[in-house]
Amino acid sequence: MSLIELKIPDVGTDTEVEVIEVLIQIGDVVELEQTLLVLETDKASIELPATAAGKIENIKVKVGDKVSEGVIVATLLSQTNTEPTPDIPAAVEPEEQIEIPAEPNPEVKPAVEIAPEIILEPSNSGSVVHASPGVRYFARELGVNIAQITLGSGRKGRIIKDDVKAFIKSELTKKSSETNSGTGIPAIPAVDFSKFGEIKSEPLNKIKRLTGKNLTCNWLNMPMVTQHEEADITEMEVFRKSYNAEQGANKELKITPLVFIIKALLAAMKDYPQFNSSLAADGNNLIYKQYFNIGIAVDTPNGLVVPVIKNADQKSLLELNNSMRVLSEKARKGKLMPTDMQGGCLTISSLGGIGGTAFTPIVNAPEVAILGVTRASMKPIWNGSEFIPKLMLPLDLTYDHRVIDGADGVRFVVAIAKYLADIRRLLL
Ligand code: CAO
Repeated sequence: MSLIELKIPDVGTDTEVEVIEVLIQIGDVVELEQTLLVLETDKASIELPATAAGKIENIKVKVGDKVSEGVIVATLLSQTNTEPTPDIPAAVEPEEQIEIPAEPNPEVKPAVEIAPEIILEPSNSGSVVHASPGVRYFARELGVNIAQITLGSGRKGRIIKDDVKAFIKSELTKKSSETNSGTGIPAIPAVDFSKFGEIKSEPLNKIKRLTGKNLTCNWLNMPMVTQHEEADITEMEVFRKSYNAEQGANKELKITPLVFIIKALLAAMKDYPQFNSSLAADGNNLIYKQYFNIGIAVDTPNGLVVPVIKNADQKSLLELNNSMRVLSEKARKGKLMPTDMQGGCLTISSLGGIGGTAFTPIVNAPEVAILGVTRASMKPIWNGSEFIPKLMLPLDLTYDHRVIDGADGVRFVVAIAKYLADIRRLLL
């Protein structure tokens, strides 16, 4: 055991330097190179490392003292009889430019490894941040950008470790009060509507709450693009109406445009198999489905549900019509089983019976696209020499842009429109 005097080394200045932080107390056990003091010159902050390991017996300086080379700052009781390491350079934190101590001893690690890399970080207000390398290191380890701490509680506004801790604490508190659902997105502020007039509050039913959750999840997780197109269904409607007229009063046998749209969608999915796929959960693989199940969004008194027509590609127009009728009736009576709503490959959301000219449906993930349909209307279409009245059906295809490129998106919806424009193609 030996008593070692820890002294101010040559810190590269002839004038006295000021002690601005004392980081040890009597009785502390310090390690070799541990920062003991922070000194400040006109141009730089200097961390003074311990030149030996041991227990601090005495401290001879205090904050505000002016010291110069050779001044004893502390005495230390070393466990070994070795002499103090003479060459550990003080870690210099320059305030105007980075200075690496001249010719550092290659055998000896700098007191704080990151000291030479330290760049002065301007604070939010544009002024220079005052913090020792040790504190900067501490902040970095915890992922804190020290420039965000506007004022330190150390001398002359210096940032100390406690400031970093307080900053983290306040950020965490702020985050939990500013965000909801863990998305990092600010919550919509609560408003007391009764301040503005009479109100009535009703709880959302289970379907609405579930749909809302799923739609939010899909909206936030998927980069979606909606492509619009119009299909000329003039001839298709002539056929459909004459077919329905043949059925007389038998409503069950009547068909709506939707069955043709399902058929056209299936044909396009066979042409473009990427539309019958799902991204694997890890986002690295595309799973191509070899079956064709089509989800149909159904508007019910309790909210939106999506029953699935299984193996739709194996069904005739009339069979599709029947499946749709059965499923939508079940949906409206609230009698769908979970299995009725599982296994969809693509979904159709048809608002054509209600109206609308276009909309941007949200993909029913993990499907990669959804086809929206609104009301067909007569339009003058230029045939090269004259305008011809045509019944045009608006189609709105929303797709997952991680899986579907824009060009394929438009090819797909154009293919659907082509099949609808000439339904004989569906037989090919
Ligand atoms: N253009 C013009 N007329 C249309 C049409 C269109 N695109 N689509 C349907 N029609 C007509 C039908 O032909 C029918 O008229 P007729 O009896 O004279 O033939 C009438 O509108 C009513 O059709 P419908 O809506 O009852 O039947 P459908 O097969 O077209 O749709 C269903 C069935 C279950 C999809 C529909 O009833 C429904 O619930 N749609 C709402 C879906 C929804 O809410 N989507 C929003 C989800 S958010 O993305």
